[in-house]
Amino acid sequence: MTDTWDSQLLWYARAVRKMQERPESDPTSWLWQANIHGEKSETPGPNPEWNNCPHGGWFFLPWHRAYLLCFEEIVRDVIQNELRGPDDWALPYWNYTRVTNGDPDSPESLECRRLPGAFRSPDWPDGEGDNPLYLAEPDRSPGAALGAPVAWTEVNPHRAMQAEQFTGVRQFGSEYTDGHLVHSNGQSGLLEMQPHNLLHGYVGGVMLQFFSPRDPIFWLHHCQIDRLWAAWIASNSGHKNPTAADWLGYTHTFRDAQGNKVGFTSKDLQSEEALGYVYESLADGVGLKPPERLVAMVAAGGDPPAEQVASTTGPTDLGPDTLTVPLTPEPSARAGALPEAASPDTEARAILTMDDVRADAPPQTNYRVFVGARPDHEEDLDPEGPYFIGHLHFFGAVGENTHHHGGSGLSFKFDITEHLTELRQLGMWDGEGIPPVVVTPATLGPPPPGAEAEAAALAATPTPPPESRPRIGSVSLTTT
Ligand SMILES: [Cu+2]
Repeated sequence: MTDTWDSQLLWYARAVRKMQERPESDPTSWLWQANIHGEKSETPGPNPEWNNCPHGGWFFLPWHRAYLLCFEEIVRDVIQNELRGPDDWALPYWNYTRVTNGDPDSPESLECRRLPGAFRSPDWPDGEGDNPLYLAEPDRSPGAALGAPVAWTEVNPHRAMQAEQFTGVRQFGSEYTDGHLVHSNGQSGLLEMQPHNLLHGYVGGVMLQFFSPRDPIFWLHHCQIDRLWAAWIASNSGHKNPTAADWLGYTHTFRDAQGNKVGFTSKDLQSEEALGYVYESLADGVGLKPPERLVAMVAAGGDPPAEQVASTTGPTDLGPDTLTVPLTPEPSARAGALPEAASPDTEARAILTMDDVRADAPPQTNYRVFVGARPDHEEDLDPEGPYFIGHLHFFGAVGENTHHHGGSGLSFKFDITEHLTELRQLGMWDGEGIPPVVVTPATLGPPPPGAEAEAAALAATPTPPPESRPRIGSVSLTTT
């Protein structure tokens, strides 16, 4: 056996195959389990236990913890009782945030950010095909399939791990969600956005859609997110889960290994030790402080009174190339509105909003957004440089299957106040006119040693398939 396949993954693969053989009507089958999160059908069926994944809200973490726990129990039961394997199998986490020698670009760090080898090999360890952990393009992005690592700037969880509170879009665990409307239309909180959403975007294909648990890597990705939640609580005694009764008392219902219903309240789900598991490390892979320049913040929800400075007049189609969003200045806007907002002496804020972000098929890439950059200067398009403000992704906004967002795609709001202030101070923007808003696909890291050069070049530069039509419905720049 090569080190691509440790025994933990081999037992996982065997159990996945067994679960895939069970009929979809069996609650312990592979498809039923994935349907809990989201069905593949464009017209979701009537089963109330399906299509339940909460995103963009404060139930995201407890719901997925219970989901993992029950899934792990089913897999362990299959391994022990059907495959006559060990009785202590546990779900591994994919530690794509691991950094060795303090260097995110060291060969070991890059290796951690490649889709793990057992998921990229069509074969079982004996060389025979039909490995159930493997998916081919377009069910995964070419970059992930070829083992090009996701950029560190897309997964570094530092900002999330430094968040002081659980609840809020600028906080760790996403914002308040009404228990009757488990699917918030709001924005994701810090951990849910990065690394969670952006990692979904990197793997691409199935992972970009609500039936993402059909990709076996889903469970190892979410185990990592669950570990980062445990690590956030453990790292600082000031880090606390919500104490509101409507969070603590909400019941998340799943199925156990026998197919029986089992419910957990968020309160029950707060301590992994009380639930019977521990992580190997709560200190490894918790992020690195980015350069001071990463200043754009996710803006808080709600709509304060705003003055529109500029906007688009139609959708902006994204593609393989860098583009400048065609913003038209608002004729009625005051000339001083933007520089005023960008002054440290005023309370005014400058907010860049991108609405109805969606695609017809997986675009197989995330996008990076820059303000003030020159689109034809590659050095300006550095995700750790002064022009970078944030990412766009398409998780859950592919095809018709956007029902969780009320059918209107994703919304991204960036508070670029400090960013504009810095550009002025550095002499990169004179305060006149609208600084260009530039969007570019997120490039990946170097391919694994030994990869074919041609495939490698393809992998590192993501090219959305033409039929995917990634686009931004509207963009506006406002001041408050
Ligand atoms: Cu997810």
